[in-house]
Amino acid sequence: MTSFQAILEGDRLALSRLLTQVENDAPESRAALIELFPHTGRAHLIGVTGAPGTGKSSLVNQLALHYRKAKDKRVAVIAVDPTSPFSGGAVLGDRVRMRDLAGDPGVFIRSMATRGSLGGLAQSTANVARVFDAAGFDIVVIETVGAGQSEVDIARLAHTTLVVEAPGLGDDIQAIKAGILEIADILVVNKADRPGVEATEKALKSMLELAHPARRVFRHHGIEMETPLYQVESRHPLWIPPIQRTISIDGGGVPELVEAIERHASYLAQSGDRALRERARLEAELEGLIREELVERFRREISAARYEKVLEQILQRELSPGEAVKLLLNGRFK
Ligand SMILES: Nc1nc2c(ncn2[C@@H]2O[C@H](COP(=O)(O)OP(=O)(O)OP(=O)(O)O)[C@@H](O)[C@H]2O)c(=O)[nH]1
Ligand SMILES: [Mg+2]
Repeated sequence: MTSFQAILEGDRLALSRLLTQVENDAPESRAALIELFPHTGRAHLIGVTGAPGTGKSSLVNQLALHYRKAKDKRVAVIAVDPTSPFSGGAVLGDRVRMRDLAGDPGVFIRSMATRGSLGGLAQSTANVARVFDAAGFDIVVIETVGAGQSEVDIARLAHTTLVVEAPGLGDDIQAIKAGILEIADILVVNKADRPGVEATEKALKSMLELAHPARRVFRHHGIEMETPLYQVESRHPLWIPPIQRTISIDGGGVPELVEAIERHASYLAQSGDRALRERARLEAELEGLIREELVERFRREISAARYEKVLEQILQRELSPGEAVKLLLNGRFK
């Protein structure tokens, strides 16, 4: 029995082992990813991001509980911490989750960090999500901290992205400062039991109203893939990110949040956005892998000495960079 068959049969140890291999980009994982790929594309991926301390982990815990208890869904959680040197195990915060979800075979929590991921954190997160998807998890929650490029890349993986805010973190809305508001499909004001909820909500509302009404569907490689406003309006109403209050210490607002996520999922399906996003995502992945492969081949075929020599010629203005590329690639990759 291959490890993948074991995973399909619910072998958690086999799953855990494969996740480690995938995260480390181990050679065995490549074959497994090929084998499981036809079984992917079914899970709903939910990205959860926001400033440190807004209650993301607590919220993810509540989401997982709700999906288990009220929706009978299998839930996987990927906690991504790009700053953490630890991976493949439990990090702080997971202990909280463990208490409520321990022993439930319908839940799997995985923490990962940058260590060992050659293709970048976004690529290894995508692969880990793919393993969960193939293993039959209905919901895959990807939690990231902060607002770096890696968070934005990871948000792109998700079908529905939640941006979590909390009152009392100062006057500024953290996400606006960090520029992650535009990736939000749903805005969550967590810690709604705290004073200042109204102010935070009001600030978010006015930000949304200021934002251009035609929300970007996706864009990459300079190709404009925006859905023209008139087109969207004529067939499907635009998705306006709703603002949802939650209290993650007791689960308040979580059923409503899950309803909003479900509404967004049907919006994605009906508007064709899900297919568009999927296509853009897979195309970007394909292009990235081609680039990696070509650079690798280039390095293998062209000696360092030759490369240095051409570089020197460029420095001496004997060759332009454009001519140099032609010269180095001459006869290759036709
Ligand atoms: N009052 C109140 N406290 C909350 C709520 N949600 C989370 N907290 C508390 O806020 C603190 C931070 O919660 P976490 O869930 O660890 O927040 P986080 O966003 O995951 O934090 P980082 O992973 O460090 O970015 C904890 O002490 C939680 O108990 C809430 O709804 N109300
Ligand atoms: Mg956390």
